[in-house]
Amino acid sequence: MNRPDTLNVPEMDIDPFSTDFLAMPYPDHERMRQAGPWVWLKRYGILATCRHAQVKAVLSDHVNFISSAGVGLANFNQEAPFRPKSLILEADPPDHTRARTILARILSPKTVAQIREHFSAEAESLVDRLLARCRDGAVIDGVKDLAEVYPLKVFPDAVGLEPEGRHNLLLYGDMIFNAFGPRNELLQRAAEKVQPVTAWIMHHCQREQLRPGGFGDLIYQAADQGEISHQEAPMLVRSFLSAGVDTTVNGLGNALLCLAQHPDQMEKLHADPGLARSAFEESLRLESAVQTFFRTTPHEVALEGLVIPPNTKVLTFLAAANRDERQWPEPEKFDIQRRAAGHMAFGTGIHACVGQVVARLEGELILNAIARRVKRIELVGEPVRRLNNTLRAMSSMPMRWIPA
Ligand code: OVM
Repeated sequence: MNRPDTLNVPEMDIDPFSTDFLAMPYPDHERMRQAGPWVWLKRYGILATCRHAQVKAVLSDHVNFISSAGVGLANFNQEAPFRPKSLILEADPPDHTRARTILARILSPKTVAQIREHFSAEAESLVDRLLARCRDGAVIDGVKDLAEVYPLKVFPDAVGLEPEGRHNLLLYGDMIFNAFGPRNELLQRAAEKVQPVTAWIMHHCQREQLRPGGFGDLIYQAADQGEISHQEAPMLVRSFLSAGVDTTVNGLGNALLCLAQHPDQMEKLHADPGLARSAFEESLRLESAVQTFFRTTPHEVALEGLVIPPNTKVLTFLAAANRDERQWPEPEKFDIQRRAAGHMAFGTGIHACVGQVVARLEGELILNAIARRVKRIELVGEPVRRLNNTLRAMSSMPMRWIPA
């Protein structure tokens, strides 16, 4: 698609949703960052940025860069959304504000204090069980045995979901995060499984399916108070089930891979398990689970000398902002003692991840539990990637933990 005359930015032929790109995105991120603050990706007819300052500027400006037209490639003003729109992710103020207020209250630091004990006990016992297997000489899988297991236990527990059928959450996550990209083969394949998975998800968004007092039930209580309608309540539960699992699964998987690939950093973490939180943060910066999000211009937008036409899709590369040398000294270096604050892995602005306190809790507890017991993580086979249009994801990571 042609670059508008008013947009005097470099044109590039990079396809950020191709198999090659998704398998190794960082060299192309660097090419785009070097080309300029903004680039035009002709294949999709979109404006894109890989620099920290510009990603932050777009995400901080919800008036000129809206979410209600979708935060993927599809423009919901021009084509129907692939599922009913999220009341929080794919909304602008004032609609967004109502939903956000409720979710922010449910996912507050006060809530975290309440769930911490359960989340901690589960982290300790899972890591104990896996270490026992390693002591027996077994190989464990960092993805299948840990990264997928822990978030699938603790978060749905907190939401108040029954134990049966939770694997549907991973299938659903794979689908919706693929659906932020183009209708390529990845989305096609994920979408083949969508019918029964969606039915399971929506069924479990019903009040009767949710444990009284859990996060899901709290949304219905907000509806009882008149904050949202009872028709809207299941849709907000759906947001928990959409955003709360695949993100943390891959956040944990990526953190484990970073520590396995950097034995010196694992050694530091073992020497001081108090670094667990900062190690998780640094892995979010270096290997952001959510790599990209889009915004859309609702009207002509003048910015940094550019004149962006209405209905332009703008792609923000969160993961590239997190490796921008203009922002980070030695950006490619995994350094668990660096100040990774200010990274874009959770986004920023009014749509910044509302669940980030829970995500950080999970990361901290797992890395801390490992740090106190394990001095080295050895990969014993090639880690296998799971390609997804939006997520940086792993499907398998055979490893052995060397006990302290
Ligand atoms: C939602 C939703 C879905 C996917 C991701 C997300 C990262 C939110 O349905 O609200 O945030």
